[in-house]
Amino acid sequence: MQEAVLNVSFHTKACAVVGVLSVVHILVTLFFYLTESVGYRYTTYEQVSSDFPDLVTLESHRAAALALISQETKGTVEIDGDHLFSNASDINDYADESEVLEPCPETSPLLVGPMHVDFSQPLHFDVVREENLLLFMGGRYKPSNCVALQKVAIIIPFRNRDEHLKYWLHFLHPVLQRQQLDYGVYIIEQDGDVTFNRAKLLNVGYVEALKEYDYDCFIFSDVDIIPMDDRNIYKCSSQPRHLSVSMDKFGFRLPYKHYFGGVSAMSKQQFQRINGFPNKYWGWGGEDDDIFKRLHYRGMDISRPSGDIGKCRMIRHKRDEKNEPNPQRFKRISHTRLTMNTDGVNSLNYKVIDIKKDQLYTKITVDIGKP
Ligand SMILES: [Mn+2]
Repeated sequence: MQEAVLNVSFHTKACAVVGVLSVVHILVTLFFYLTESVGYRYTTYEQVSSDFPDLVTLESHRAAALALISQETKGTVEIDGDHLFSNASDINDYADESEVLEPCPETSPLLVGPMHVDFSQPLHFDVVREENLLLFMGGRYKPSNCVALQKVAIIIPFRNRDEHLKYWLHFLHPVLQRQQLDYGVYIIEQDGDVTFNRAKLLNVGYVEALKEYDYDCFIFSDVDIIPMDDRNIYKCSSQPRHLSVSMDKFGFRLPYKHYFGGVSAMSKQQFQRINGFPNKYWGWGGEDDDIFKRLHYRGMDISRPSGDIGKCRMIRHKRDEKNEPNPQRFKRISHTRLTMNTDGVNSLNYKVIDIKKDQLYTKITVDIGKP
């Protein structure tokens, strides 16, 4: 009898303890789920590779890269245009073993989803180079264990924005690698200090990138926009794609239905079909609406990621000098249907001033004339 009573009270206590533990477990799980901190774990390549041992094979990739690129891998090497192509062929030689590799999967297994993005921590280019030792000279990369589905050139129009470029490289290189892309980063710098011309610089980037490698997809990105979810793939699709669909600057919404600014993706065919971008938008604004209209007149639709996956941050800044709002933009946009046939990549003229190969990017400085 005594024994039975003891047994009952022991069971009651045990049940209570198990119950309390279950509640604690549920609360902890809920907390991590709600704060999304599970998805915030991977911000650097090192962190990812510790959880994905497959990535360790990238070490051998790096060894091969170092052997090919010789002692010029680290730091900045200035070369002239003639040497550019022989240098860039290093990564192309390395691709020979692609005969034995399978194509990469449609969805990369390395993606982590939402990422924590902020700009509070100061950065130095050398630190970003240390983070990205797997890159080939010129900001080039390709997966070592599968053949990328697309060859992607990322084109960034640029002038006096090193502060933003550091953050872009720090955040984007690991993302693009997790997306298993065969990619190159091209910074197109406008020489001199006349009014900035974003769209013309993008045209230059398209032409110059194609001289270097047989890219089939082009990402046109502002230097100050960082995606907050690596499922926002920097790749092309059957329709032109707008990637920066919910920016913090606009309250994580599209500012208007036909907005096509910030970050967009177009295949070579899509770009050629609209004669590239307009060359005559000097100063801020309008060129993105002109591009949208070109796509519309050629019967193309815009594809977009969901607002959730398309979240991104814009680094806050004052409007640059020599990039004042373009007063002619409204008039120009109203004539796109006519001007697009004669103003575009078929009428592009510019002069390359310098090509600089950094580990993190290829920077092409160009004279694009003046308004
Ligand atoms: Mn901006």
